[in-house]
Amino acid sequence: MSEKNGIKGNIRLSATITSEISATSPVVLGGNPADNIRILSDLGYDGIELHWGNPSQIDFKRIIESCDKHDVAISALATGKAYVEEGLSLIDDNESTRQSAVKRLLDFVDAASSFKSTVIIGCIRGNLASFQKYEDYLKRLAESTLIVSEYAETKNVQIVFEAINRYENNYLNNADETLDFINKYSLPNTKILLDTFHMNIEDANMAKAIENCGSMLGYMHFADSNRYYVGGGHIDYREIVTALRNIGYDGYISAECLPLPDSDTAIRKWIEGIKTAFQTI
Ligand code: LER
Ligand code: MN
Repeated sequence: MSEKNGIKGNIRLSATITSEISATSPVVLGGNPADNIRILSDLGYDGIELHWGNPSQIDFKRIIESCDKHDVAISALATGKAYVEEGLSLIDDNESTRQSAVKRLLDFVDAASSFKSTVIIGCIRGNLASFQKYEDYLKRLAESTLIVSEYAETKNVQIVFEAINRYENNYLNNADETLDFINKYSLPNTKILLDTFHMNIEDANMAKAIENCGSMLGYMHFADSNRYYVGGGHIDYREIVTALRNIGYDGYISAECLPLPDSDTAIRKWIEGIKTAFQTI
């Protein structure tokens, strides 16, 4: 049993943070993470997941001071903002944009290596400009990702590749496709990230999808069907939690949900919802 979060085993809970929240973006807290760490720790969170477009903009010094004081870890660095805000894509037709995306991820790996954090590859994978060239783009994605994951291996940093629903990214949407991609190209140090919001749209059977991933599951995002906190929508978390127990999952589960009705309510309800789901199993 984790003393902090009260869940049996080694599962750890994390909350997403960025500089400025928005009602349409699934990051639950905003502001300087250092100011939120004590509150999260008191609620039972073990980690924070940082959503910035560039690690050079993150105030790591203050964050780490506060993390050490309150026994909280940096669970992961999310990288999607580099695509959303700057258009950096791992499959861009323009080689120099592609190289900038790779370079940015290497910077994230360097930052993560000091804190034993995971680096998330989500929407920085970019979007296909043509479905006819699907296989060519997949090869290109593999070439770009391989540079990152081989470097991450030398730095002892885990990479997790996220399956994202079709309305946000136009390929690698469900668990099977994403896992096949990681396995086909033998990406070192790379596991899959499953997000229950995306899974609810893309995976016919969420529990089976989790079980198929087995030990390749490296990280989870939990948000409900409407992207609210756990319990704010209609996902049946008992079957998800049972599947996680069946595969012996012992990684992070992170609150990547909308900051609604407000951040404070969302972080409290999310952890309440997840504890209830684990209690019943
Ligand atoms: C990233 O983790 C993700 O789930 C995307 O949908 C962010 O918008
Ligand atoms: Mn996600």
